[in-house]
Amino acid sequence: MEVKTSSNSVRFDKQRCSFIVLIMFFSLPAVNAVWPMPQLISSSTDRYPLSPRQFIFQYASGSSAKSGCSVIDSAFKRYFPLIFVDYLKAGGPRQHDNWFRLPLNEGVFTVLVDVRKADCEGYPDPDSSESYKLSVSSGQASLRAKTVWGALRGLESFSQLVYQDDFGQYFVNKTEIDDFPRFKFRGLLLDTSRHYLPLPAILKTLDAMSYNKFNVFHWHIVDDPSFPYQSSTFPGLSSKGAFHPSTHVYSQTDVSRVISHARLRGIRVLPEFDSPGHTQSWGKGQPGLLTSCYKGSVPSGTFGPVNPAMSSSYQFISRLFKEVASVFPDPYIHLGGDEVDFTCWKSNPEVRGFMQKMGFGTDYTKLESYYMENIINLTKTLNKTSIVWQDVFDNHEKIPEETVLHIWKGSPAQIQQELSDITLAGYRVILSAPWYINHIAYGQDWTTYYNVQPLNFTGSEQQKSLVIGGEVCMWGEYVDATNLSPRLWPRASAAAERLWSDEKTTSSVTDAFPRLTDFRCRLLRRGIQAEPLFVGHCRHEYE
Ligand code: CP6
Repeated sequence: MEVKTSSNSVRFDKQRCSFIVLIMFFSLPAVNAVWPMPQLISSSTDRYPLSPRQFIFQYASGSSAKSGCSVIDSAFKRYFPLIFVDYLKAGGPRQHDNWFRLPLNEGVFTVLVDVRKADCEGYPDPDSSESYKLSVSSGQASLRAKTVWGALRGLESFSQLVYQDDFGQYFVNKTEIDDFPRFKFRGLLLDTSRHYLPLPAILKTLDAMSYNKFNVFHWHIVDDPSFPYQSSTFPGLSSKGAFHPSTHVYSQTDVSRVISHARLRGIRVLPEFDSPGHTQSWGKGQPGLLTSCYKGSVPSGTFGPVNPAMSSSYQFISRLFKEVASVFPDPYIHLGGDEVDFTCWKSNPEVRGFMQKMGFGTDYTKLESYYMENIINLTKTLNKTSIVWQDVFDNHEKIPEETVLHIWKGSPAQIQQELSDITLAGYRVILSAPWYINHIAYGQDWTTYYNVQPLNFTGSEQQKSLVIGGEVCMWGEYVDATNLSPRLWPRASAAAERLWSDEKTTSSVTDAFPRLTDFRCRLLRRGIQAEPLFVGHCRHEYE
């Protein structure tokens, strides 16, 4: 069997780039198709055939992670079928007929994993190193990382280096990779309140996230329409506030499964309990929590945001967050704080009285500030750091300095202004406004997600260092398990590369297009229903 490969090299020396990265592309198999693009990758036309029957993962002798390390052991199990995608599908070792082509004495190909400082039972945290070095040579790949999380990123890259020729033979080329993420926070938001997402849909999204090297699952778990989180302290919240009290809820077991599935993929689970607005569903199981709206001098029967004038509100939030803080291991909790409508507060005589007592006059942003300040401080006493939507900054509130602001709205110019203002005030920031993946448009809208320049705003280097990353949002008004995957992928992949890779080597949509097209085919082969970028087909369709 003869395979022709042609190669050409592309130089990235745009924008006063001080160094030149040489990257080789091969026209036939998808060599070098690692998505998101590694910081440094060099590969040669030397290639090695791989056989699933003669392929093993191993811990290097000096590795601090050893057999029994849950994160790495389970990654070895996952990546074998991800690398040899059609081997198990075709019925495994016996029935498949492609492997006889390999010379019998070819020898075993070993992927040696060396982790310097292994914490195999811990959770990934905001400061975890995800860097790794990968060297693929004859008969062996050596993967070195500081942490198990870095090793996971390296295994993902290795799996993407493996390709098949037209005869189904697997190959990997001689390659050197030195890689680390550009941004520490690379998130994806799922909204399980507008529509309930069954557990398998969430777990599958976590799988796809790991293929894209996303590392934070922002779980917008409750909101106005439903409260699917089954609280052990307040079971009424989901029994009354979920779409269905037993089928459309996340039990404590479900939540632990999500957290554990995410952990094994190096993904943090960031829970959001958005208040004081977006809480209509909370009111069903917790009478007295929400503000009663008035029509003239009588209650209208409708409810507004959490009542900030009642000490019982803070007692409730305190008990709820105490539970949330112990259920979710992440050091951060997202407190929301967005889109608070003051109309109901204004109509309520008790709330107006409280405004007077506190000396807030008629400035309801002061009342909102008071509420947010209280729950941020309360979160602090639980040893958690708060993340809040940008509204909390925009309303001139006194915010503890460690709080992270999350930008979700504005025109491109307003977003730049917001980035400048928030970082000038010394706060860290997460950017989501350009990545509302729930918005769809005819055509190749992935290019707009790809072209985002998160650090393109007026500010010092110090200010830019406060941009800790970005997050893709999949709000759920028009999304449930039927359309989640194709709406997410591969459009979210564009943001994934922007957040991981060097801006200089990934500045061209034209270069990204064939790579993303290939990556999308790889997602399909792995069982992720990713939509097409444009006209065409995937090679595996006719295999
Ligand atoms: N739900 C919550 C939402 C939105 C926000 N918070 C939202 C608003 C406007 C747009 C997209 C999303 N659906 N709780 C704002 C962060 Cl365009």
